Amino acid sequence: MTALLMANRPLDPPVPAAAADLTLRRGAARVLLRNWTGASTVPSRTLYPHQWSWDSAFIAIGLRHLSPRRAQRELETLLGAQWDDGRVPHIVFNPAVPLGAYFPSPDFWRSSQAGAAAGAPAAIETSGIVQPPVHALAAWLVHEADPAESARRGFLARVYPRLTAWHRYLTSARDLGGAGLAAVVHPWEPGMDNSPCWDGPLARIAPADPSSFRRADLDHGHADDRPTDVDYGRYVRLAADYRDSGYADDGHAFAVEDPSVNALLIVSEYALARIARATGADPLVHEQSAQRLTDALVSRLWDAEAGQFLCRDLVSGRLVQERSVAGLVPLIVPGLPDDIVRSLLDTLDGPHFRADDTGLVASYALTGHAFDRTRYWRGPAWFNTAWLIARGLRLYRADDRAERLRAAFLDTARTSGFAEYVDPFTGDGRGTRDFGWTAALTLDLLTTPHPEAVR
Ligand code: 2M8
Repeated sequence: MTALLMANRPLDPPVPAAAADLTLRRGAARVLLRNWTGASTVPSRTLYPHQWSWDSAFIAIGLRHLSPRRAQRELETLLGAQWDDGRVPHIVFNPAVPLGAYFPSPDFWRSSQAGAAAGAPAAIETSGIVQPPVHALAAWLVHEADPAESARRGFLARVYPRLTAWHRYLTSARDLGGAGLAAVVHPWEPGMDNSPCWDGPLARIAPADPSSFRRADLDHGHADDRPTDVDYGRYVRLAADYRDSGYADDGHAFAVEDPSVNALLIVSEYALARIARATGADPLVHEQSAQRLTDALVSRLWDAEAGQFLCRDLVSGRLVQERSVAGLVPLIVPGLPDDIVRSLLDTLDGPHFRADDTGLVASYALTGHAFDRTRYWRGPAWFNTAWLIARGLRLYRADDRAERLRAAFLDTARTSGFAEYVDPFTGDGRGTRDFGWTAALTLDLLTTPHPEAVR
């Protein structure tokens, strides 16, 4: 081809939207197929080679569009590792993966022994902490993808008692503040591990001796994208103390009520009401619980001046004055007072969170003193929170805004190679690539652009 002809040729011939969506759908499906291990899906083949709790819930929500049966299996595998006290562990370890591939490994948590009094399974090794309860929502959405297959396998009837026990654990053993909300006892529990919200509560914790453990995350992740060694030492100390107490839920040195965890619990309680109705159980108990939790969320964690929800540190008793995306996630909760919804929408589009260049939502205020555009959960934008906020925007009829967020999500998932998280200004991928929930939620947004609220 001559230089002249080349110069006249459009460099990037426009790809029709439908073809671009098909390519994206195929790419997302490929990630989910590659990350499938036979009974569940790993978040990442390199950085996270086991099953993670809330990852699996988000993954099932996408997987249902490829194989409803596999999506059911994903949740059943996770729930199969539930402890007798109701907790659903944040990691279910794959015994075929070498111990050194991820830290803290099963020999650190020692769940089958140290967790025996709390009813940890004897034959499966897990962690002893939990993650946000997205599972009942996921189970309902998976059921809806193919109700006939779900009924044939008795899916809802089998998961319902386990999901009920899981929520009971959170609303009883974890009601550490006594006001009805579930508390988290480790920064890994809310899933936003390195958020500046934990800096204050964590400062009281003496880090474990650095020579007592070896971080495996730095083998695969860039040190600038990951938590510092000092913070890691504190995570290890808290987890070791919990283990050494037999995973007993009293005397926690770190205890926080987190708005995102409780918002997800509320939405999952509404999903459990649907599941109850479908299986002939009593939906009312779940609807009432969801309403009680909503009242407690508003009265304990809403901060009108901040225009968003904040975390409450149960050791000091005070609200944590840090703006995290966790404070916007309650937009998914049905029935919020109008003034709170208006305020949340303003905050979402105000200077703290609006990342104009990408259209995504930062994980921590762009204006915050601890903002870091690359270090995980201290500023980068994540896809699961964008998916949740887009659902909340639909719920409150902010359809145009939801559509813009959906478009930004899909565009960035494509250009970043299904990154774990991205720089909120440039959209450049950070952390690992071919990340499970990014691919799964991409599939979901492509397939159900206008989701209905579950209530
Ligand atoms: C991250 O957390 C793990 C510990 O659980 C880690 O950093 O090693 C978080 O982003 C968490 O939300 C996520 O579930 C997990 C696996 O994707 O990775």
